Amino acid sequence: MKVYVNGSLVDKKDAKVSVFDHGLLYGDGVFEGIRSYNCLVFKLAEHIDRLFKSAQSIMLKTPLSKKDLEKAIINTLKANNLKDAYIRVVLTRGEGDLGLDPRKCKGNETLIIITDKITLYPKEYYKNGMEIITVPTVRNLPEALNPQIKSLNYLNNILAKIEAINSGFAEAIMLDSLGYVAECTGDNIFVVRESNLYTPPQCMGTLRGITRDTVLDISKKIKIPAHEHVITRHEVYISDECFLTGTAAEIVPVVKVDGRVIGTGVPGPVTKKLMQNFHEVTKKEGIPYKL
Ligand code: PXG
Repeated sequence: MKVYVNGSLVDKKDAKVSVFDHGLLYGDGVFEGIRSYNCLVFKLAEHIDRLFKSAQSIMLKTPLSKKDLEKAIINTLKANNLKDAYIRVVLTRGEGDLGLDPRKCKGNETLIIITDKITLYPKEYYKNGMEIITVPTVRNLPEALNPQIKSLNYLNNILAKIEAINSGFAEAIMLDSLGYVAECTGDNIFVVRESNLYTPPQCMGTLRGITRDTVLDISKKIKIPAHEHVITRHEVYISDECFLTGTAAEIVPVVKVDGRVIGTGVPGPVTKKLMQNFHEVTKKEGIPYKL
């Protein structure tokens, strides 16, 4: 495997960063998780835009232009001969000293691109739906660390994930500080009620997911009314259908939440229709590359 590290493609065993990198010492950096489907990088411009916005918000300089980052991602995919890939772009403040002061890292930004085979949830979740729970750890307050920043500090989500795993579940609903449903540890959440789609607005504790936006676009095209609206746990429990969206997860049906069976207990017609449309879109859209 070849990994892109600061402008060079190196073997996995030589892909290293300094122990003084503030990405490691403080989680001081940002990242993106992207996918390619059959030599088409899905929503690449949107992912690069979001990375630049995350970097802008934490005052981190991106060492490459958007166009050059796009080229570097494509070159890394080619070097690894990957048709279908998971792409991780990591940008850190770089090497500094043992103090927080980001000025010590000036000009040392570390940019890494790792491309690998994708690891998905088991097929069974997509066929029969998954069971999730609400966990005690609430999503970061936007006033403290805005969930719109896809920062390297993912402890908030990891703590929620640990709580889910400890209870025997693969994913967890995280609430915002007001107790409304925010999102899951690495996915956005949707519910369906009376043939309408609802997903939490992005103003509180919710990342503006690119898969979430894709589902909202699809719903417009196939004329399913969609609403960005606050959702309570009660509204999840009484929904007809529920599903999660994310780059890694794509669209995964949820059939049980906190012990409550959702709808008929199997993936519903709206979820299935959206899953089918989503797969069509990933087959057609994206930035092409040749191996
Ligand atoms: N919420 C959170 C907190 C996320 O981290 C999403 C929602 C979905 O956003 P996208 O833009 O992907 O639709 C994410 C994204 C992983 C992994 O390795 C996690 C994400 C994406 C890709 C891989 O677990 N999270």
